[in-house]
Amino acid sequence: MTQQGSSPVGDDADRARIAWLRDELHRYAHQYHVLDAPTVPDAEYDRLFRELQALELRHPAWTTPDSPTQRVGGKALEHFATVRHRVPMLSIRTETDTLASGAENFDARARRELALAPDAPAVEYVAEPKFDGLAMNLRYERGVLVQAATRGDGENGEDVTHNIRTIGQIPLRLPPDAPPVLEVRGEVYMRRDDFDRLNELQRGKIAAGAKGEKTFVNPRNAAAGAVRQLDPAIAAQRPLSFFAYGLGEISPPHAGGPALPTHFALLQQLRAWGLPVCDLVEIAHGATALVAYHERIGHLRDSLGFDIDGVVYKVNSLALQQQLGFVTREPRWAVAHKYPAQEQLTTVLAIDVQVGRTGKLTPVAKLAPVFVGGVTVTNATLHNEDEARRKDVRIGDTVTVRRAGDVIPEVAGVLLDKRVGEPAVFSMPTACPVCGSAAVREQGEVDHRCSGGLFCSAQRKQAILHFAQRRAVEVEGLGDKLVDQLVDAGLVRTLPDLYRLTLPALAGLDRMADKSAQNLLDALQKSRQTTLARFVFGLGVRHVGEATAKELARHFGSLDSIMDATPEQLLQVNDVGPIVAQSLRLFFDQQHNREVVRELRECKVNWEEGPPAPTTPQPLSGKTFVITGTLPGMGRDDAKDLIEAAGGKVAGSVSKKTSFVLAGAEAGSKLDRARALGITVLDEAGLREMLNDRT
Ligand code: JCF
Repeated sequence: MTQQGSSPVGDDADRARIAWLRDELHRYAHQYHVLDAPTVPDAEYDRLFRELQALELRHPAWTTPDSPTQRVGGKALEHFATVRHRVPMLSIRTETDTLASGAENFDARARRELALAPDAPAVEYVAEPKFDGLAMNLRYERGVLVQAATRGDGENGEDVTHNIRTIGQIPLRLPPDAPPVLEVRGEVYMRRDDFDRLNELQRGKIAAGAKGEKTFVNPRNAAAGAVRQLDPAIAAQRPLSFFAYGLGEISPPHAGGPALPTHFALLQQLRAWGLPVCDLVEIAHGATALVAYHERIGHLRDSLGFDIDGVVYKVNSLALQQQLGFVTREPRWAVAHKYPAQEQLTTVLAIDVQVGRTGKLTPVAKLAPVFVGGVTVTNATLHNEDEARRKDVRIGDTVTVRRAGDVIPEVAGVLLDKRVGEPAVFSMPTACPVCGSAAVREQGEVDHRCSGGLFCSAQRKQAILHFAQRRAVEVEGLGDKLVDQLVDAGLVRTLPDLYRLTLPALAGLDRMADKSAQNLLDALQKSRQTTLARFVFGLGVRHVGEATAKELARHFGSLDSIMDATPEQLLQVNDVGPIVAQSLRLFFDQQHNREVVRELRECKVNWEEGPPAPTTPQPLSGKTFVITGTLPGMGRDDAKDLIEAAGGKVAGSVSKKTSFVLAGAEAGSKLDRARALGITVLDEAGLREMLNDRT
């Protein structure tokens, strides 16, 4: 429910609310379907739509034919020729219950409608991701693509053949065994990486002063805009993709040999004819398997290359599908089982400026808490001043928040017509909000930085947290709350101060029991024994991440040789380019940094030093591995050592940057993720071969 409108008691209130809802929904539908420029998230539209449906149910006499509830799909734009679908394009019933019961309800309903006895075997289903794009009908005659049409209202769509022909994944011609008439149905969508590149390009055009250009709020909206471009040359520059998931007209009806018996067989046949079919499509027996699929794909959702908003279940047997038939325009044999929406509306409570470890100032929108993409979001980064201005986010604004694809939540857009009054345009403060030092933006940089260095307590806190994190020197239990306390109480100014803490000093802190004070001292004692790589990473030199620190430690063997290396010597190290080399020099040329190192050593922080590594070529340099499951002949740490000794890196999770996944027995979701992303999977023998081959 939204705040607008009045109390639900009384017919007058209902009548007014209905009128208001219809107006809003008409406007949003027009923006979405005709202008390809929605201003509200789908979840918001759905909410208002359901509210209207409920009110019309309460007052059936007031339902009018022009109510948004009485119409399915959008109105065709005049620009495109109308195509009458020979077989109506169905919509699919949506199960908005995102919990397991969504799948269980569908199975129970299907069993009831098929009149199956409680002890009858599980129904066989096909489960597939539900792609977030636009439905398309591709018509092939004698094997040639002759027409592509949008779904429209399900009966009549728009002819967009000229644009669809520009999609490389869609075959213009089918093999000779394809039937004389074949209509393939599927989803046109835009991959996330293609979407990001397109928006990058659009931002460039806008910055260069191009007129009439805009950025897109999400991949689906960008895909819709591309499909309904009037100029195919522009459509061709908008990279689109396609997944097939069904049939329209086919003649003869049993082409492809002895009648395709199942939906799954049909998808295999479409794949054999050259159409892209998603390889996450699976057969699932009964409700338990559907629930498992919904969960598994839910975990993969963020790492997929494209947006999905749920999964689709279909009864696999085409005979049973026929038996089940349709209710109005929806098949009884299929359902869409949703995931939490990736876009929601909320309001901006404030715009804060946060100070990072290296002094970078980041504007952050503080939001009224909102559940989006499976988590509650209260902050969204605005990145930098230019980005905040481009989005024109202001305090009090109603905004669409988007969280998709493992990324940090973003403000996708502002609802200008909901802006109240004229809140001030955001601008970066001229002084650091924490220490008051000048905030400067260097020429050619997008970021403002606090010039206070370690004078700035925010930077000091971040530097301490960085040093104490698990992957660096690891001081167990030293989190942000405690660091705030230590710095604010003046107990810790620099890293070595940590090692000078005493029980009496800590006892003076608020809410600090003797036990926790002793725990901190114990953790600090334990952290004194570390490794060169952890120590170098922990210092927080700009651009020196964990992997680079490991390379530096391996290459030089001792801290003194790293601190005294010339830029030329630094450039010899794997992964170290001019920017990193310069940053290291800058860091170690500053007396106060050398002093911090000296004092830490004096406080007995220590590590083993070794001889510099021989500079042999590194066969796996630049390659990133992820290890999963149990390997037959070596422990995972052994495998990690082997890979790192050969110059490779080992990461914890599979992403686009992963080069290989090393999988053993009982490999789990990481293997699924690797398959989904098309990453090469190796077994132990494969790794050994690779090491032998290349050395
Ligand atoms: O991925 C989709 N958006 C999708 C939509 C997948 C399907 O298998 C569908 C669909 C709409 C209708 N199947 C039907 C029958």
